[in-house]
Amino acid sequence: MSSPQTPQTTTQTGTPVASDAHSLSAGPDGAIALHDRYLVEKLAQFNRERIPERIVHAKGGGAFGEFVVTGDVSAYTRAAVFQPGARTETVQRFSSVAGEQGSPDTWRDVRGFSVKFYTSEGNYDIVGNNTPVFFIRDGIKFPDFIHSQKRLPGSGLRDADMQWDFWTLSPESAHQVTYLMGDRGLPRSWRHMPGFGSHTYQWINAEGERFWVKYHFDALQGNEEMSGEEAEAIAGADADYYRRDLYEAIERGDFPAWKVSVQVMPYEEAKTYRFNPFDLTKVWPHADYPKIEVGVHTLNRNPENFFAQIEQAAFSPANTVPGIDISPDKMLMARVFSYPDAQRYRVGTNYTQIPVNAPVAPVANYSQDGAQRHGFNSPSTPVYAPNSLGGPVADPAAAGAGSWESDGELVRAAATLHAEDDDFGQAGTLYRDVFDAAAKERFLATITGAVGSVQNADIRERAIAYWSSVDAELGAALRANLA
Ligand code: HDE
Repeated sequence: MSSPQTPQTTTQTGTPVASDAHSLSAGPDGAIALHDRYLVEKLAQFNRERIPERIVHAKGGGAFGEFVVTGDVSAYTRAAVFQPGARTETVQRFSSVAGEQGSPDTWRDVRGFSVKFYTSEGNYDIVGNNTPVFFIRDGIKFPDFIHSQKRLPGSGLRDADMQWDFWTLSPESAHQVTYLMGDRGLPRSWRHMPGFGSHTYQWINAEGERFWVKYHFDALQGNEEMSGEEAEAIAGADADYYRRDLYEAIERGDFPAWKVSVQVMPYEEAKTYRFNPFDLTKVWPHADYPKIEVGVHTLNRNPENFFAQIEQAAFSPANTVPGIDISPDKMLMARVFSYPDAQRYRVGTNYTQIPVNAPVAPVANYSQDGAQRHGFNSPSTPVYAPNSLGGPVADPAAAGAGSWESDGELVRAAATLHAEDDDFGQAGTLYRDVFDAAAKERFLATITGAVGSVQNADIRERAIAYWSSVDAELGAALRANLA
């Protein structure tokens, strides 16, 4: 029964509805009438509640927050979002990579770390991971890589053979796989892990000078991990462990925060640096390029509607602002195509008009129409450029875009080698110099289990060779464990 305080049920077009519980039928026991418009609308709308899940990073969660600049990096970038004292509203999404929407949060995986800054100069997105490197260095391999991590076409099962077949035939993956199989593969929560922009980006200052930068987000809560046994137990008991942890922390006012810093490489040094600074499988040693403080990012507000604000959120490395640009990293160049393309398909052509994706900066251009369009120019704005009627005009100075030199014939080839470019060196350093003795032991146990599930003898042998290239003793210990 409705009272004056209780809102009345209506159709989607606002007409009051006669019943929440009974379909219109020919007598209480008879056939249902097709002209029960509310029943038809309710069932039809329900059938359309889902949009395609993200092909990668399907399972995740997120929250809104604020980014405050505490340092002074104005010598390196003119971007308003990074000027001293600036405060900017944000939304962040965390995710796992390979699992589907309902998959357990605590499966061993890389974690996504995406932040959208609603800046006065347009939306700026940093779409990174909780590791500073990646498995491959050319985007053309990405669909193959992801297929190998997802499911077999026949059985629909995940499969260690195809994972290790791909990895061992793609030795550039060694550094990232070392991160993944180490303690970083199982963070305690999204609040207790770092984030990285991973790629090298370009910053441009007010004088037009260019720099190469890498972003770091250090959790002020500290980094914490969990054991493989604990992760497995939690995967069974609470598949949404990370999502719940973040939501509950914010609800109780325990706002997670990250210190944001950058490593900055002068533009010219990229050409002669000892390894290719645009190679996403490498980190820049902090001894060469120390971290410079930028600011603090805090998450302080839960979504009110998970679907509208987190599932429909569309992050993209293509969303840059004046004073920030991409770099000649082939992975990054592939990504700036791929994300908006995925979002036009997954969310819809006009996904940027959905409130979570819409900028606070004004939008002015000649795009129009398309499914679900609701924002539009005033009728006096011309629909083409150039025009003599006062429509928007592009301005290279306002764009603050970067650039780099490149020339040569069109080829399909690996990037030109620098003196110390290789596949296994930094993976070996991570294993030998960063992992302590206990971490090394856990690592060996994890790869023994993972390689031990490979059925094909050739792939198994290649996996042992792969780890021997990372570290000879590690390879020998793995061989002994698998004997
Ligand atoms: Fe992504 N990735 N990716 N990725 N990625 C997507 O975008 C892709 C890569 C990352 O919270 C997709 O909207 C290609 C690196 C995150 O919503 C898709 C390549 C890094 C998220 C896509 C990469 C990432 C995604 C899926 C190789 C870290 C979740 C749907 C060139 C530095 C974003 C979508 C969120 C999501 C493509 C590699 C991080 C398909 C082609 C490297 C955190 O567009």
